[in-house]
Amino acid sequence: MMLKQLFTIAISFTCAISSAQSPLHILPQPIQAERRPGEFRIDAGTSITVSGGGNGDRAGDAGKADRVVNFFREQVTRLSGIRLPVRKAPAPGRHIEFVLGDTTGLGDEGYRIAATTTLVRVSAGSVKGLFYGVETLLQTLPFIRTNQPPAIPCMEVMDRPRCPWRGMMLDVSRHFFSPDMVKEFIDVLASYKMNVFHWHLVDGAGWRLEIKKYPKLTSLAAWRVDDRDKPWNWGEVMFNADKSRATYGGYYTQEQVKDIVAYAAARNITIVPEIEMPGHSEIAMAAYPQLSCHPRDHFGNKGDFLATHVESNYCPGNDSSFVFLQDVLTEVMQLFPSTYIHLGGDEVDKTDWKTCDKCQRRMNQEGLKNVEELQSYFMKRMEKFLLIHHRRMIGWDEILEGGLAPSATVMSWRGEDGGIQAAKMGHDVVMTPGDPCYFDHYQGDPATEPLAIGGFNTLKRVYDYEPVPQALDASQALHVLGSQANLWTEYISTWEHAEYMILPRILALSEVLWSPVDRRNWQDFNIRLQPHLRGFEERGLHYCKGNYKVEIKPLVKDGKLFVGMATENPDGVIYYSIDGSMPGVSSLRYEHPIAVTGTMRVKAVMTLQGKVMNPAPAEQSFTLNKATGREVVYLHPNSRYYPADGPNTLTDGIRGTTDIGRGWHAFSGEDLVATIDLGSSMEIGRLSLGCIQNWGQWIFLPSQVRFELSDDGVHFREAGVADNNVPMDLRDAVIKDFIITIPKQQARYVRVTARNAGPCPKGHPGEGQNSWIFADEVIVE
Ligand code: TNX
Repeated sequence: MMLKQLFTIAISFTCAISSAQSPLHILPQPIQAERRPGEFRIDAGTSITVSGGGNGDRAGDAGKADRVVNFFREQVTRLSGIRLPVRKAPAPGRHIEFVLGDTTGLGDEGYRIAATTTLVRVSAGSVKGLFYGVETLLQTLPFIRTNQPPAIPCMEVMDRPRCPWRGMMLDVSRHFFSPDMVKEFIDVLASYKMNVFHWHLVDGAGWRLEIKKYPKLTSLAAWRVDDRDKPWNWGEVMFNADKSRATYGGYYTQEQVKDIVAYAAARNITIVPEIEMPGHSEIAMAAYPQLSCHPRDHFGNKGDFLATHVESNYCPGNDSSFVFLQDVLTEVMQLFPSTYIHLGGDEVDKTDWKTCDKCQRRMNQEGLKNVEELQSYFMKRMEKFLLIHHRRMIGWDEILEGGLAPSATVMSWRGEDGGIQAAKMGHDVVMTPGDPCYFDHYQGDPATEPLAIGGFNTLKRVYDYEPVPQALDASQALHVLGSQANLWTEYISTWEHAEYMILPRILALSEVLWSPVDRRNWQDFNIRLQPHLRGFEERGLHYCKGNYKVEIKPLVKDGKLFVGMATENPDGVIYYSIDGSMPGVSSLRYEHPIAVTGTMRVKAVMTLQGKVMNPAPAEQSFTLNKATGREVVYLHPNSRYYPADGPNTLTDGIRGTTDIGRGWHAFSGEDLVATIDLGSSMEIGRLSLGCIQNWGQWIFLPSQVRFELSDDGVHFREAGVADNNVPMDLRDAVIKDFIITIPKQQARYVRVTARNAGPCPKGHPGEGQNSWIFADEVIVE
């Protein structure tokens, strides 16, 4: 069946116009879409009519309907050169009819298409619906101009979205993208029926929005001197008083913003602007230091740039901070009609607030118990300002800490917990957990992908995302407005790279958010995806061609270790080797998990139609010791942000590498205490725990590791202690095994206690805050 479908699609590639029965490949998948025999040819004899929309409150919609129709006409002209005339009444010959006023079951954004060989009717209850009908029609046309008259396949479609918030965020602070690039982004979103563009206009690395009242935000804060890669990683911001010395920068004028807002509105996209506060604001503090807690002149006496530490936050003790931000928001609200204004609120390093007299005074006056409540005060005060202006605040999930502003909407990014908590409190939420909604994460094998910030959010992982958590009951679930992808751009400096990170993952998210759950099907999605990928190719858009990585996973059964392999591609076939050779189609074909009987190195590739797809094979070594495959019980649970290969990562035979996203279990601000049951009493002479230090990631080696043994799992005796001899200020990543050798003795249980090194040391960007322990394996010999 699958092969037959593929064959049909292959045919449709080569003779898209002449094939009477090319299947539909609409994406996101409509509620109902039936292909009918034949097609409707668009040629010089085709005309358009527009009807409906005249009934009272919809009168205004009629004009907007004309705009949607004109949008369709422009696209047809672009693709074929044909200019379709609009007539008052149907003329003889084939025509396309747009009808406003069909509200049966279509909701606010739904549409219907009935296409025969002589008539195409697109009907909807709103201009939004008409627009989506048009986007569906456009998906049936060629992606670029051809010499043939375009044809719409005969079909019946009924469609409306599942979620009202179908979004994507673009960070233009870390790297700046021109208005034309932003418009291309909007076009991509619109093609796939996304309706929110969250524009991250402001961050510590650059202010990108012209604010007339505060010219230094663009004359200074939009520019920086990048004298090393990713300057934001170093706890400092490079900025410049003299634009001529800047090496990087850019901003949008208010005129450009108005143009972009109108461009988006014409495509049914609301732009939600984000003005970060109170943190992530280094560059604004550099330009207006009087708004920070400990004002310093950042420009030196020559008016030249300085590269010293700049505070990251507005001072909430200082009323001028609020006056400034309210002025900024006043201009923002004039530019952006969006009901929601995003006020950031994430990752506020509150250290400066603790030593600021004004902040302390504010806390006393307002009866605030801690700096979390001070942040809450800040956000609530800003929310009030928005509410007075009939706008609503949305912010990252940190705005829950210290008390959520009364009618705020929460964007849940640190997993889904913040969103669940807020929804249970009756607040609206947008789900955007790092995994899988962060599109700055890898989408294919990191070994062969452009350098990314980390993580592994493949097309399939995005496709499998379910934005409504099971933890919510039906009424709470209504507070989940939808979800969005986020493209943070620390590692993305060109628009080509941005396209590559967005495509095709946004197509998967669009189907998650638009299509009914029961219409989602990974295999079918892959089939419909192919013509779209071809369209990207034709249009010169950069996109990721797929995740061909073979996942090599440890599996444990009855205390024995096996190796499982998997690929996300529905048609992928895996071949592997265990003798060090390069795997290929003549190697062993993977059918079921293979037993690990000694130290072994597995190499695997995925093939499609007999062709090896991986530039480099996936590789994984497995080692065996007396603890391998055994159950690990932690005193404090490991961080869910680093799940590695599951609960028994310390005994799964897999050693970690300097890539901290794999193989490591992590503990923040706590000791690692793990007990392992070897299953029966064994002779033990050597014990070790593998750990890593990575200064830049706040990961430090434990100060010491203690090993204890027991026969009954209750009474433990100390076997020995291994101390750390690596200094905390060593910046290079280092992997160290903490080893003890002991006189041979019998025991069934091993307890390992790794002492947390304590807070991040002086001079570290996280000074005074919790550090991590990372461990990969307990080895018992
Ligand atoms: C966290 S998500 C951030 C951003 C970074 C991003 C990198 C969020 C609200 N804050 O500032 O760019 O991680 O993935």
